[in-house]
Order: sequence, then structure tokens, then C-alpha cells
Amino acid sequence: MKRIATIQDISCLGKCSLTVALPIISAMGMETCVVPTAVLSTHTMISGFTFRDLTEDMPDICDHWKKENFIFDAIYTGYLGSKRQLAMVEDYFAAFKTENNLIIVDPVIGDGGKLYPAFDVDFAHEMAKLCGKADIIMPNLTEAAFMLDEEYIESGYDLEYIQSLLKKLTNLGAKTAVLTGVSFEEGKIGVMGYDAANNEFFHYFHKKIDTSYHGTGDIFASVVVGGLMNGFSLPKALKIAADFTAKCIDITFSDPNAITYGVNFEYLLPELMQQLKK
Ligand code: PXL
Repeated sequence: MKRIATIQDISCLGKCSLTVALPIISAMGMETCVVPTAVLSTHTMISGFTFRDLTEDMPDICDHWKKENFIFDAIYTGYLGSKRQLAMVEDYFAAFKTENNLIIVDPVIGDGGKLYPAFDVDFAHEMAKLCGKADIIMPNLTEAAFMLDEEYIESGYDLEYIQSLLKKLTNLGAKTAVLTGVSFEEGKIGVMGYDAANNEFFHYFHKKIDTSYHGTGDIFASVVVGGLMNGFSLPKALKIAADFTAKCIDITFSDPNAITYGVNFEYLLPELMQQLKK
């Protein structure tokens, strides 16, 4: 059984970070080891959230795992709360990177042209440094713009612009960069990736649903991790993840009784399992 370590917060209610990564990656057949970086009552988009910092536990967990010689097939990071945590995550990479495993960084710092409330431009630059240590990074356009000091362009950009962003992202040091939320035409949205070693671009687009929900980036990234660990190529894992995330949004949007702070991914997990058999 493959073993994944995922380092991100627990938002007790809010369907994001560890509360989606853990069920999704486990359901996809992997042992999911969690490093909770903080406990929040909800994600930071709901006002009044509580926050207990678990930074001090991070080095101890790392040291214990190292002492016991645990190995991981992937290390996947999501929302991280401070520069100190970024430095500690680098220690995890140093401790557990092997020739055969994957470091996957989802640089969760913002969306819709804005950084999340807890972050500033300086943090974006530090996150860019962490991306330099990864095999695969998966920013959205907002995160890419902030990490690269580029202007955020919401729409109307062309293929050349996206390709140049992808090249700049891999110039940070990551082997492969995937940009999410890319849209060249009305009604379609998807992902575009770049494998720097082979100078190859790849993409996948699907129908755009005109709404957004919190946590869908974490769902997407978790399914990509699970897909890769199931032996799918990155383009195939991206397709599975994009279709799954889009369907989660679709069924939530069309349910008048649905909650508004996240999507109903749980309902679709059995269908995701079926995908793995194909
Ligand atoms: O979904 C990303 C995310 C994860 N964790 C926390 C967040 C956010 C986005 O705002 O606030 C705590």
C-alpha cells in the first residue's frame, strides 16, 4: 500500500484542506498520513474562525517519522499558515525525499485575484521558494501571478501568456507546473501543464459552471495526488481530477438544499473509485 504524507491545516468545518485530502486520498486506496499544521473552527472565509497553531508539533512529528525510517510515496502540501511552517515543510522534504517519490506542492495562497486574508506578498515569495523544491506544483492563476510578481489577468489572455507563466513557474525549480482555472473561451475552463524536462505542454478543458465553492482546489489537488499514486500519468490524473471537481460543483449547484461553504464531494466518491478501475 502506498503511503502519502499530507501537510496542511484542519478546518473543522468547511470541507477543505485535511478534511477533504484525508477522505479522498484514503478512498483512492492510499494510506494517508496527516501533519495538521493548525486547527481552525472553519476555513478563513467564514468570519470569526478560531485558530490554534500547531507549528511547534511539526518538527517533532518529522523527527519521529525519520527515526522510525518511515518512507512516503508522496509528500503533498496545501494551505500553510506562516513562513516558519514553510521552512519546516522544507525540512520534511529534506528528510523524506527519495529518488522514487513525488513532492507535490499546491501553493494555496489566494484566488480570484486576491491573496487569502492571512497572507501578504512576502509570503507569496516564500511560497514560490517552496515550489522550487517540488516535483509538481499546481497553482491557480492568482497564486501564479503573486508568486511570480506578474499582474493578475482574469480573462482574455492567450495561449502564449499561459505558456510563459508555466515556464516561469518551472524556472522557480519545480519539474512540472500545472495551472488551474485556465480559460481561453467562454463556457470552458480547465488546466494546462508544462513538463520542463521534456519541454512538453499538456491541457484538459471541460464545461465551465458559473459559480465557485470553497475547497474545490483542495479536492482537485487531492484527486491528482490519488490518481498519480494509482499509476495514472499526470495528464490522465488531471483529467480525472478536473472532471470529478466539476461534477462536485455541478451537483452542489443544482441542489437547492446544498450547503454554500463547500461541495458535496462525498456523494461522488463511489463514482471516483470506479474511475480508478478504467
Ligand atoms: O481551501 C484552501 C484553504 C485551506 N485552509 C484554510 C483556508 C483555505 C482558503 O481560504 O482558509 C484554513
